[in-house]
Amino acid sequence: MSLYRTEAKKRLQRLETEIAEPTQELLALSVPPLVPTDLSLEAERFELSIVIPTYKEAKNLRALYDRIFKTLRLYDFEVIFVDDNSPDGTAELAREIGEAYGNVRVLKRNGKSGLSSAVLDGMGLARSDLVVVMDADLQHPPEDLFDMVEKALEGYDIVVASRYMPGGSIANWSALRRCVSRGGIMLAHALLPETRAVRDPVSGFFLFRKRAIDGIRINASGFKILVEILAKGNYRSIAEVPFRFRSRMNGDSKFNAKVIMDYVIFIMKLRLGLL
Ligand SMILES: Nc1nc2c(ncn2[C@@H]2O[C@H](COP(=O)(O)OP(=O)(O)O)[C@@H](O)[C@H]2O)c(=O)[nH]1
Ligand SMILES: [Mg+2]
Repeated sequence: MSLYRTEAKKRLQRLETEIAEPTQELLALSVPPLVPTDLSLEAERFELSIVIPTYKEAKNLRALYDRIFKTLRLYDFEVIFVDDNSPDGTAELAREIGEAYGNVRVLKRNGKSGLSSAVLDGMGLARSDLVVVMDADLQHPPEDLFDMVEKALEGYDIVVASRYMPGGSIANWSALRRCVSRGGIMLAHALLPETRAVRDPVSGFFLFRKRAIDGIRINASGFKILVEILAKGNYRSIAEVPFRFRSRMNGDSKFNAKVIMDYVIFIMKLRLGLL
C-alpha cells in the first residue's frame, strides 16, 4: 500500500508539473489527457468501487461523474449506479457515461425498491475490496473522496465523511431539519454504543473494507447502512474526515415525517437485535 501511495504521489506531482508547465508534446496533443483510454472493462479488480444509488438524478449525473473522475484520476476505480427505473432517463444516461469511460456499470432495477436495497445490490457487485457509498445529488462533494481514499490506504477499515466535526458543515438546512438530524445521532449514540466511535454515524457518505462486513447480514429494508455496519461489523479502525454537506441543486429529497418514524423504529429494532 505504502509503495503504491508513494508511486501515486509521484504521479500526481508529475501531472501537476506537466499541467503547470505544459511541454511541447503535451501542447501538441489534440485529445485532453484526462480521458482514460486504457481502462479495461474486463478488469477483474479495481482499487476502489463507488456505489451510487440513483432515483431521478439525470440532471446531476454528468457533473457527478466528471468530478469523481477528476478527483480519482490517479486511481483505478469503478462506479456502480443502481437506478430504480427513474422516469427521467437516469439509467440510460449512466449507460452513456459508461460507454464513454468504461469503468461504469449500471444496475437498473424494475421499480422503486428503496435506497438501502439499492446500496446493498451495488455493494454486491463491487469488485474492489474498498467500497464507497455516496449520493448522486452532489450533496456529497466528490472532491472529498481523495481524503477518504488516502485514509483507507493508511489502513483504516471504515472511513466516514462527517458533517459534525471541525471542517464539516451543512448548507441550507432549516433549524428543524438540523434538530432532527442531531436527535437521530443522539438516539443512535444512546442505544447503540458501537456508533459512538463516530460523530456522524448517520452519514450516507462513507467507505469501508469488505472484510468489515464479512459474515454480517445488512437488512435491505433497513434505514441507514452505516449505522448497521457500525453496530454489527467486524472492523478494527475507523477514521472520520470532515465534509461540507451541500444543498441539493436539482431534483427532490426523500426526507419527510415518515422517514423520521422509520428511523426511530430502525434504531429500536437494531437495539433489540431484531435486524
Ligand atoms: N436506487 C434508488 N436510489 C434512491 C432512492 N431514493 C433515493 N435514492 C438516491 O439516494 C440518494 C439520496 O437520496 P436523497 O433523496 O437525496 O436523500 P437525502 O439527501 O437524505 O434527502 C440520491 O442519490 C437519490 O437519487 C430509491 O428508492 N432507489
Ligand atoms: Mg440528498
